Amino acid sequence: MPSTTKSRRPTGWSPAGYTTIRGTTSGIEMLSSLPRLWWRNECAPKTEWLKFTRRELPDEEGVYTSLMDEKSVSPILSLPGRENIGLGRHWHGLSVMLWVLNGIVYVTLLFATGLWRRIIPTSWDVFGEAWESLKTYLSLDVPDISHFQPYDSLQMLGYTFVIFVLAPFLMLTGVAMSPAIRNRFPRLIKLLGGHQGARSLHFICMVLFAGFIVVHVSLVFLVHREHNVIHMVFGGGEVTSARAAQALVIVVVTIVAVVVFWIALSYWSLADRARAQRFTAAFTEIGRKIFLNRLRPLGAANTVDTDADVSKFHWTNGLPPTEEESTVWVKARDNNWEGLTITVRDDINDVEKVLSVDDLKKLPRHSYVATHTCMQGWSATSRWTGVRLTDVMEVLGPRPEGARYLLAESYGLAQKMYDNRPREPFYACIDLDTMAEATSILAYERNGHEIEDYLGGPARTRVESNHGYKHVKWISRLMWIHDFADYGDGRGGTHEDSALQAFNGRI
Ligand code: HEM
Ligand SMILES: Nc1nc2c(c(=O)[nH]1)N[C@H]1C(S)=C(S)[C@@H](COP(=O)(O)O)O[C@H]1N2
Ligand SMILES: [Mo]
Repeated sequence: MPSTTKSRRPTGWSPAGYTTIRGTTSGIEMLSSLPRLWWRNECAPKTEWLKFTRRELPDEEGVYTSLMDEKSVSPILSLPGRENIGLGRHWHGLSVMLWVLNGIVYVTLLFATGLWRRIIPTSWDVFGEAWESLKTYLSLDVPDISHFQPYDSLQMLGYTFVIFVLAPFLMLTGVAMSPAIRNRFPRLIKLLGGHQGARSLHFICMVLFAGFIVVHVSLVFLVHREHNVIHMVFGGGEVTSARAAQALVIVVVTIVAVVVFWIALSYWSLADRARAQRFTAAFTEIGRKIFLNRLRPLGAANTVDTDADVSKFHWTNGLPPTEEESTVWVKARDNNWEGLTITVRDDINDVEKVLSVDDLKKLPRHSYVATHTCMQGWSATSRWTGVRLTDVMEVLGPRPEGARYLLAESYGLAQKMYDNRPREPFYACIDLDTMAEATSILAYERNGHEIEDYLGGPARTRVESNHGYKHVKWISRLMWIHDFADYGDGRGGTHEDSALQAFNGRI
């Protein structure tokens, strides 16, 4: 019996499993915020290939918002649960950053120690042998212990697939859902089948990964349990019932502790959601800073997405202002936008100018095709035309000293406020670098016609390197500000304040 061979894994498999579960439970939070999956970019009603809700989508555009589609999930199953998509996204980011770090250490050690030979097959015989093992398992039998030297062929194939195919593909499809990546590397996203292709593939990979963990952990207990637990916990040695019992207790206690810890994290998050946002978003910002903040969108130079890609259906988040919300906007809408004003303001020096939609159209015109992604999961591709935000602000003269952000405000009110307090105008702030991007515009046309009322007419901001919550529909005001901490709840936007999203909307 080869029971003395050292078969402790090169480095912690337990952090790998743990962060994978973290990734999955925080992922469930995100999926519950729009419990539908599509293959096509436009996410039209009734074209989902999978959905986890009984709600049917209306065919009509602009009457149903994605916020209405969010589902509440138990904090035990998801991290943190109860319609906290913002926190779910931060936890996902934090978990997968640890998961990737763990993977890098693991793979490095695998090659540095030569232990890769035990995992990566070096002979074609592995397929025949794996087939024999599979048949054994399927007949509810167990391959002889001599097959595990240290790993059985089926096991080797499984490990190789998970480590070198599934994990990288999860990373690829994960980052492909970032607007910053999409606008810088449009070909990659197209190759994956667009935003929805990436999202659906990400989901399928997650199911395979989670399935692997469940089957793998179960087999530890079902197939040569005593041998396995002793090798996992003590790294080898004699196989005796006493040592096996001791090892088993350690394994089970570890698994229980991990599960308790992750449920506790949900409740810790829910106990003080603002604190959880500060803590988790600060961590994920490190990843954005390193990988996403310097990626500038290709803008009109993007020749991969063309007018042929324009979506036939466009989802909505946020419904147009009602008479009570904004009499000015409703009156102007009924009057061909006559009398509608857009205020351009320097809030540091209390200077402002008022523009009409016609004034706007006299400024330099820019046009490009881009895909909108709401961080809840849906997407839609349009041709957007308008004025670069830097050009709009130029009407006030040079950027005032001390101006560090642009605040965009809407005639419409936020759909939901933190702690359900009375609704305030929807707003979002962006930093100067983001504002200077070629695809940060105040748009007044979509697909060559006026912007539809429900999509933000007559003018809305587009900030293509960021998710939808950083774009503001029904613009009333654009203003230079020194610090977003002085506005709203101080997090830099309505969705940061009310849904605890990150200030940086690049993933
Ligand atoms: C570098 C690694 C990863 C990145 C950058 C990443 C990124 C993302 C992003 C941006 C979303 C949001 C999708 C949406 O808009 O709905 C997401 C969703 C999700 N992720 Fe990841 N992820 C990574 C790894 C993982 C891993 C390791 C797992 C679990 C095994 C996982 C499980 C999920 C699940 C279950 C969802 C929700 C379902 C869906 O919308 O597809 N992710 N991920
Ligand atoms: N005024 C206002 N602007 C808004 C919102 C809103 O609720 N009100 N929702 C934001 C979010 S979360 C998204 S995804 C996009 C949706 O844009 P669409 O309805 O044009 O598709 O608008 C953004 N701008
Ligand atoms: Mo959104």
